[in-house]
Amino acid sequence: MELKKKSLVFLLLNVLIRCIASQNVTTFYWVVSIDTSHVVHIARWPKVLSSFGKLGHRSQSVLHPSGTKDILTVNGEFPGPAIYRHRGERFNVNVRNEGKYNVTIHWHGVKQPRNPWSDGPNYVTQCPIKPGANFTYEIILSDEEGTLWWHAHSDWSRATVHGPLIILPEQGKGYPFPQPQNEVPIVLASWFKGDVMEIIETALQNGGEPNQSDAFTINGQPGDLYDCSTEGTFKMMVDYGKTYLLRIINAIMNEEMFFMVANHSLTVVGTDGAYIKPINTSYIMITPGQTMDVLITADQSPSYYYMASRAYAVVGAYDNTTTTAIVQYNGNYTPPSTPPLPNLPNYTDTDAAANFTVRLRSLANEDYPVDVPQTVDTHMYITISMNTLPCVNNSCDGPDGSRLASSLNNISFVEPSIDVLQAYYKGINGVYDTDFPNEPPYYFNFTGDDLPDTLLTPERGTKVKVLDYNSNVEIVFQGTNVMNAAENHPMHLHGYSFYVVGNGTGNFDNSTDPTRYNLVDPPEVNTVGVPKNGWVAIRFRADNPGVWFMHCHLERHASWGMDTVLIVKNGTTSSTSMLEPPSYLNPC
Ligand SMILES: [Cu+2]
Repeated sequence: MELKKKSLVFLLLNVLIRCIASQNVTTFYWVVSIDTSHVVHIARWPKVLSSFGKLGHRSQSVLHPSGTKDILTVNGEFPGPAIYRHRGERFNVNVRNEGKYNVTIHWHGVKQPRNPWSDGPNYVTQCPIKPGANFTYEIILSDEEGTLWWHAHSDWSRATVHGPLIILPEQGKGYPFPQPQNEVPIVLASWFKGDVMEIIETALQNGGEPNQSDAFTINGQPGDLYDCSTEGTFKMMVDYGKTYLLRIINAIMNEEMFFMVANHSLTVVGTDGAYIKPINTSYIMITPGQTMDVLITADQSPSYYYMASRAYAVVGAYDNTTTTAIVQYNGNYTPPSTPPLPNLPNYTDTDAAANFTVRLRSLANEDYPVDVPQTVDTHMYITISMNTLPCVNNSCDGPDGSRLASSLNNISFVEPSIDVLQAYYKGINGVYDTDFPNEPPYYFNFTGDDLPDTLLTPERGTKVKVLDYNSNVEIVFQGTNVMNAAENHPMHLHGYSFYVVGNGTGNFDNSTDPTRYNLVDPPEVNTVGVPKNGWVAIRFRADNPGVWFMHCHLERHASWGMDTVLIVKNGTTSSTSMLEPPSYLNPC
């Protein structure tokens, strides 16, 4: 009896403590479902800065001009709901899956210190949320500040399941630039007429290229240059003389993008949730997975001006359409019959892409310091290649009847049947191997033309790299021209941001190239474009224990195996070790 009483008191106390604890953390409730009642919503971004932080989100249903279809959404919105938080806050998101496919959500660019449990990639840190099931993500912000985003991380569901995650300065603090009049998320996305999940499923079955997208969108609308109604085109209202902050997110599936606003110059002040030294430019090049904070001043004759975006793509087939939105000045004037269009760089203008990217430098001042590892404990040299796998009777849709594949250090990643994190935590054998190599298995002229066919076939496996806690890591990504398929690969690392200390064209030279590294103010990012037939060197301190996915953010490449996993071991104390798993984990 006494024991029963005691345990009852204990239970009540426990519930009380949990209630108090959870009161401090905001929880958002999301439903992932198939949107059938209407076609596409235009997100109505909030207009007033002061209401950020606790805003509701309104949306309006509009018939989509490029044909009606059902899409998977969060809470019926495309793009999905914008989350506004302050630096360093925590919040929870309960995701209930009412769709017909498995789904997970990733908080792109959030480091999630010691908390890989809520990072999201399917079969890497969790088993999927099956239809009818739910999962509560616990998101821990630390030093991120600026624009990040969230997206589905299971098959190709991220095409429509994504949205902004905007991290404002700490309460009472401002930006390291003059306070803008207003700020506007600009979400670039892909629009497929077909069902995206069927498109990738079919491509993986047949071994060939997946269908290209049929349009790009800005905040859910393709804009005036597509052969359809222009009613829904996104409009950004501005006052003459005022400055606005564009929070640009590239949520596109398979193309890097150029972006411009006609007649207006842009000032880039941040990338991937970190500030940079301001760059004045007429255009930006932004890869899938990247975000950019861009100031624009309404200093032209009051009128309408197009903002526009189209692909930077150098190989094979790509969506060559152009998406537009309108910058519209308030006031009394005669609107132009057609707003001016910006003169975007050509699709294949690699110089334009490189000339922009090379200018990025961390702000690196007293208030926003950098901490670039000056020495290195673990060197990795990782080749990035397109490949083919043999196919029975040469009956696949790849070159010569083969099956398309891709690889890192000649390993084409195979998704395991239980997530790597769970296997690591519970010591389950046979799920992954720890022999992801530190260097490529063969050395050849990686960026040469017409490389031999013997290089075409990768090894397949779920291979991970294990890193010691707090070790300084340098990874040099080397693009290759295997299959004559060199292109820009946006490599993304979960659980970290990293410093881009060097880049160049051709093959990396490990005696001369490191002498030209920028170890003073390199940009701190979570996604870096490895230039076509070139290389990029990144550094980071492995101070976030956990299981972290690393992959190309071109979705077709990730689907073909251009991925690996870094396991960062625990430190010696509990505060340098992974958090305990949440009480509920989705079963596989
Ligand atoms: Cu790639």
